Amino acid sequence: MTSVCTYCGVGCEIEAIVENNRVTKIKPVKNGISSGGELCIKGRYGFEFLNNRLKEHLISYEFIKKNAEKMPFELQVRLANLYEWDERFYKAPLNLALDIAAWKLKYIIEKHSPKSIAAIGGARTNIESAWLFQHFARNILKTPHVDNCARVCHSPSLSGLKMSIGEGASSVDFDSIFDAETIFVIGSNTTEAHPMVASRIIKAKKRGAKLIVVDVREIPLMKFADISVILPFESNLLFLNAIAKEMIERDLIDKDFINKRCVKFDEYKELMLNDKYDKRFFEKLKGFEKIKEQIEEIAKLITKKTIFAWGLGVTEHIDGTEAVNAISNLAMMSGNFAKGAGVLPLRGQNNVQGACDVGCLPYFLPDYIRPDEEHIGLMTPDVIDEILNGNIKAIINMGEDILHIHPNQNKIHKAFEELEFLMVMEVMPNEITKRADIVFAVKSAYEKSGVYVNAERRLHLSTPLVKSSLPDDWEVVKELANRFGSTLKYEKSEDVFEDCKKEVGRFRGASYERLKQKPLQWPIKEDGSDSPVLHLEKFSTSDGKGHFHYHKYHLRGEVEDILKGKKRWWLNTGRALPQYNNSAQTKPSEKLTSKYDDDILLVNEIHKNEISQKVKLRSKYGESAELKVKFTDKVRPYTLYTTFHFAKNKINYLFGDEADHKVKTARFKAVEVEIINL
Ligand SMILES: Nc1nc2c(c(=O)[nH]1)N[C@H]1C(S)=C(S)[C@@H](COP(=O)(O)OP(=O)(O)OC[C@H]3O[C@@H](n4cnc5c(=O)[nH]c(N)nc54)[C@H](O)[C@@H]3O)O[C@H]1N2
Ligand SMILES: Nc1nc2c(c(=O)[nH]1)N[C@H]1C(S)=C(S)[C@@H](COP(=O)(O)OP(=O)(O)OC[C@H]3O[C@@H](n4cnc5c(=O)[nH]c(N)nc54)[C@H](O)[C@@H]3O)O[C@H]1N2
Ligand code: SF4
Ligand SMILES: [Mo]
Repeated sequence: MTSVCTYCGVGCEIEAIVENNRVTKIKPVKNGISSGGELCIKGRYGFEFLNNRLKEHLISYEFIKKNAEKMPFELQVRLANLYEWDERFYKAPLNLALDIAAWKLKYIIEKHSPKSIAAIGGARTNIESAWLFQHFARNILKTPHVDNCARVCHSPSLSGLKMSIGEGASSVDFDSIFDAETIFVIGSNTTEAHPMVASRIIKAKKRGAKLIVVDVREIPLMKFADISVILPFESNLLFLNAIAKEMIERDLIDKDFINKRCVKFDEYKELMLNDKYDKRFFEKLKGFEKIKEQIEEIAKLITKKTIFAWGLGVTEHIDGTEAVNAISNLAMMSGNFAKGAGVLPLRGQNNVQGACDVGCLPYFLPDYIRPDEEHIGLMTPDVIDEILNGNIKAIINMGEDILHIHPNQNKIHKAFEELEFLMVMEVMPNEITKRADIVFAVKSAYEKSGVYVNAERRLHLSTPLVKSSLPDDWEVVKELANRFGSTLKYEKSEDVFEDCKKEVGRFRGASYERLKQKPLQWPIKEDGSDSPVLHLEKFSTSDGKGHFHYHKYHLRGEVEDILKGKKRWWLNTGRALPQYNNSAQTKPSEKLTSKYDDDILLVNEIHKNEISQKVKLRSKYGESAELKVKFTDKVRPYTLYTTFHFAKNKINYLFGDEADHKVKTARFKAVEVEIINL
């Protein structure tokens, strides 16, 4: 059986050994295009969840208690088919669960309005389900509120790149890394979060490419780097602008490219030359003085054929969109788009690129068509506020654990108490299923067919490794839609894909037949030819030009502390190789959990005498649970790092609503905390 790994945005091709409808082993596919013929441990061992997954459709006792009397008589009669399942839920036959969910959604629309419903999810399932989900919300329920976990992730990459080059996705394929002379990685813990991309970077480095790695702590990829830059928290824009100014001052820019391919450079140059936050500023930052020389070196190195790769260390900040613009400015100034290099935002989820492509965003319809003003929906953080304001009454959720992984959990938990209806489609029990009124147990990627779009814009056709009688997400959505009077006749996921394609021009030349032969990168033309590299001759903006945008850095946070000699604790959060996001699917694998089974707090060794082995963290928004401490030299004094994989640790209770100015991606990479020794 060959298929695609269900975890990260690398989209590795996998081969499974199956005995008696059970996966016993997963191996890499030898000539895997995206995997490069290797797999990380999640790909190899992350299949145990199949034996621990949700198998029943559930309806809570409380929901029935509150709603039974309001139901039409014929539905009330059928409640006799509910069976007690655990302390919170009945188990329900699929058709009954569908009828009740459809009845409740209609009830809410009538009692309140269509816009009192929000639909959230889509990045973990296939594009068939993601597309039908947003179609159902927009065209059948008639609510504009559609969003996915790109909100807490790479939305700033989409918004920043769209403004500058017209397309919010990678300009290259992963294998372009082998042709790059310089690889510039910023805010991406590539070895742990995109292991098979890291593997290519390390190979390219060994073949002679120069590697620049920029983070706020020492990450594993730095072992291979020619230049490792350790920045203070929240200083990406400062650093990136300083490189741009250095390039302008030293005349390291590609004037031909700028003249022919870009607009607004003169204006940008003028502002940049007057920017006081340049390389000299770092001389004033105690402990970071050498960054000035590093900037001088980097400005020269990126005039070569360079790929700029980045992750959440760039986007999960209040100036994420601005910093993405700043990266794009560097890629344009150095003429790198004409060289077949350019930008590689390392999108995270197996189908987050696809969910965005097919319109699971409040401000884009399928294929990034902008809806008119009245059809623009709310972003998830605004949905939360509107629940509290009494305007959103119901959420339908497809594989996004909002009650674990979004910021400001005290507020979100309070808001969810107010919801009149929460419907969840899930593979695993998690924080949001615990609170749901109705849970549809749906097929996981290893149990169904469907197309997933990875971080290099590549469409993979995923095929089932094992059989399951549960529905796919799109089947639940189809059945609900038909209870609203639609006549959707889809029998298999391919039928949905064919309809989706009609609205998503970039997938036009793709078909299951073609994808079976070879995964393809969008845009895919009618004749089946695809696009490994974008923007070689023109950009995707309406005028075909690259647009320079200048954004001023604003002094704040740790940088300000350093200037003023102030000591505060700053917490940064991210990932560990063996676990995946809410860990629902990775936790059941002994092989993975034996390597990492708790969110450990990393603290610099110099604090050994003042910090105990167990602590709690407190911020102005909330408190974590008890955390184990590990002392290390990999994080700097007064800075902390932890993962957020285990809900019990309540890490996301520490964050507030601070977020990217433009698209509200949470500031997960910096929050001031207090340490409580236990
Ligand atoms: N093993 C594993 N892999 C995953 C996931 C997982 O949960 N586990 N999740 C997937 C998902 S959804 C995503 S989006 C990707 C995310 O992949 P990455 O983007 O690599 O994610 P993080 O580890 O959250 O953060 C990356 C780095 O940013 C650094 N950083 C923090 N603040 C700053 C800053 O101000 N400046 C700079 N330059 N760096 C900073 C952090 O120290 C960290 O090393 O991973 C995907 N892959
Ligand atoms: N502190 C902190 N918090 C963060 C981040 C951070 O860096 N720091 N990163 C943020 C980022 S980048 C992201 S993307 C989010 C990720 O958080 P989530 O979006 O919640 O992502 P996952 O945990 O990957 O997946 C959610 C659920 O999808 C389910 N699922 C898997 N496959 C399917 C399917 O086919 N259908 C359905 N219906 N469900 C399925 C899984 O069982 C899982 O419970 O976390 C964010 N939270
Ligand atoms: S790199 Fe990502 S896609 Fe590849 S095996 Fe690991 S988790 Fe799966
Ligand atoms: Mo993500």
